[in-house]
Amino acid sequence: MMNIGKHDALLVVDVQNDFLPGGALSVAGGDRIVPVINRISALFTTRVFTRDWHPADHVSFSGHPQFLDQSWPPHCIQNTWGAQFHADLKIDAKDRIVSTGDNPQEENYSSFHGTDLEAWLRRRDIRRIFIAGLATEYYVLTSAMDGLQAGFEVLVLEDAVAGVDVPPGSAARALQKLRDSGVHILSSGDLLSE
Ligand code: VGL
Ligand code: ZN
Repeated sequence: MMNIGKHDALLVVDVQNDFLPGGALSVAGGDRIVPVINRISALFTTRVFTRDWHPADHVSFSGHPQFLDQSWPPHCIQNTWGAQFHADLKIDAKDRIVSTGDNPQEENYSSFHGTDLEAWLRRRDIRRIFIAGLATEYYVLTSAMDGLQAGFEVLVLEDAVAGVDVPPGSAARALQKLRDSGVHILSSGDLLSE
């Protein structure tokens, strides 16, 4: 059982159509996390939703994608269906939306890089960041590591994340790396049960 309070924030990373079944860079089990996120979302007053927000000529796009760093199919192109949040994801008008990946020349996998996220969280006196979303070994991993680096306590919700997992095992390795680095790996049940 955990008490969620005013020093806690939920960071929901890249739950966008292109990362979900039917999308260009679909992550297996990506849609399974949406109802989980919606359930825990209600516990938090501070919520941030990030989105991968690429120009059409982004450096990571390849005509022959390997589904690895720097070799992706075109995805999450600004103002397209693929870049939209999943239709069932509950987002309030008061929630913060942070866009990343808009520099055509730069691949980046952190919600903190090139954004005001750190300052925004500090202004609200946030101390713990709970992370959910996609993909485990890219944006979730790097954002969690950067969150730690910035001095926040970081928790990743294992049943509210999913990975590209190419090659197989890379998503599990990312979670292990997070554990070894001091990130708490927990499940949504740990937040919801009493
Ligand atoms: C992501 C691959 C390419 C992510 C974004 O959101 O984790 N992964 N672009
Ligand atoms: Zn991307």
